Amino acid sequence: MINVIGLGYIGLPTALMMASHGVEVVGTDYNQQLVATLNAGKTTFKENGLDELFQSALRAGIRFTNQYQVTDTYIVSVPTPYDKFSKKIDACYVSSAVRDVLKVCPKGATLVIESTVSPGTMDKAVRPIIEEAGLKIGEDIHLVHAPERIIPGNMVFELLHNNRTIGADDPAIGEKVKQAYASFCQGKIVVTDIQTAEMTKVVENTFRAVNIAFANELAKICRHDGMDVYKIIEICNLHPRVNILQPGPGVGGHCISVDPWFLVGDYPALTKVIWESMKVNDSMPEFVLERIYEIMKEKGITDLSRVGLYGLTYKENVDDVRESPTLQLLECQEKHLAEPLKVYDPLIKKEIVKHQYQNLDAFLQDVDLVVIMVGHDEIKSNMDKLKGKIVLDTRKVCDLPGTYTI
Ligand code: SAJ
Repeated sequence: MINVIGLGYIGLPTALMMASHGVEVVGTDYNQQLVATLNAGKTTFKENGLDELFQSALRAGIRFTNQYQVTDTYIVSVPTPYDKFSKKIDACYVSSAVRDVLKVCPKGATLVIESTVSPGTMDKAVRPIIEEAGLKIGEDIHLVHAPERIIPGNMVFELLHNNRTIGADDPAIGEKVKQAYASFCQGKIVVTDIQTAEMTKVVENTFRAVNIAFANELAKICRHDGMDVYKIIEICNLHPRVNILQPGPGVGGHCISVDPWFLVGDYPALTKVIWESMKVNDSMPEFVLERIYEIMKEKGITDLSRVGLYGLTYKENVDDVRESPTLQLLECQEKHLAEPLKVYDPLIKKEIVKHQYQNLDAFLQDVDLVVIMVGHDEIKSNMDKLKGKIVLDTRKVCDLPGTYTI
């Protein structure tokens, strides 16, 4: 039996996937309300195919509880935030989950950490907890790091098809854990050592952050001289060895905007490109704000409360607002002590910010300048409703004539 600890964005789909592929799974989370929701037959966030997967896992007998189980394999999938000042990883949730596992696990159990961690965290934060508990790593407990790689918005598909990395001290244990993931994963599963696995995960997300920063910097250069950045990227990407990502209003979510800081925090003298890239991405909400002021001036709009941000999540077709560019933009606007902007996102029903609307028509009635912040399918299919409005499109999803871009 596998006990999956942490039933959030990664832990839940992983637990469901294993359960619906014949593995006996118990999911554990310290959040009682979350466990109660799952036990009431409801999922806790929206994701393509998640509800169907949930039903199939329930049929296969998955259970959810607040209790850690006595079993031979644990998969820990809890958040790993970073300290905003030191830029270093904050492994407190991982450490506390490990401590709780050690209270119940039998000798010889395997402890798999799925949470993204910076290189060296397993050595610095996890091994000492086990040793302090008087246990011998490799005998009393086996350590594995199996970082997740799935993309929100397409998690279920990617869980099935992505390649994976498994880092283990002992290759035989790595192979055993590989078999558990191979119950559902059709991709290639590479078994390696723990530090290599830690590093590859952070490097993948850093590569994407740097590439997005490059696209964002190109957008600024092109804006300076009235060039079309989208056309330029499109043509460049026709070259067989060029693949530039898209500029946007900023980088959000809990991965691309967080993981590269782990490297900066640990190697400050060696991470100039990464540091500058993160700064460029972080500067984009302010860049969009300046663009809003420019367009207001050009169009004679004097009242900021006639400006609406269309989209609040960190990217398209997810209901996750963590580190979202819209929230970052509102934060830098507050610093300017300006009047609040209006906000609407068809995927967010909960009130998260001031001046947030729950209805598109009401939102459009109250604004003259609409700033598209996210390219949800629902926003794209309602583009006609923006006719007659001034539109600033930060995601290049609107083809109405006269639309401004970043
Ligand atoms: N973004 C751009 N331009 C682009 C692509 C993305 O501005 O061309 C923005 C998005 O709008 C969003 C942010 O970047 O605000 C991050 O979105 P994302 O789709 O690039 O990535 P995440 O954070 O949803 O998921 C990433 C994935 N990593 C990689 O693709 C290397 C995913 O596979 C990881 O599992 C996930 O991080 C994670 O959990 O680490």
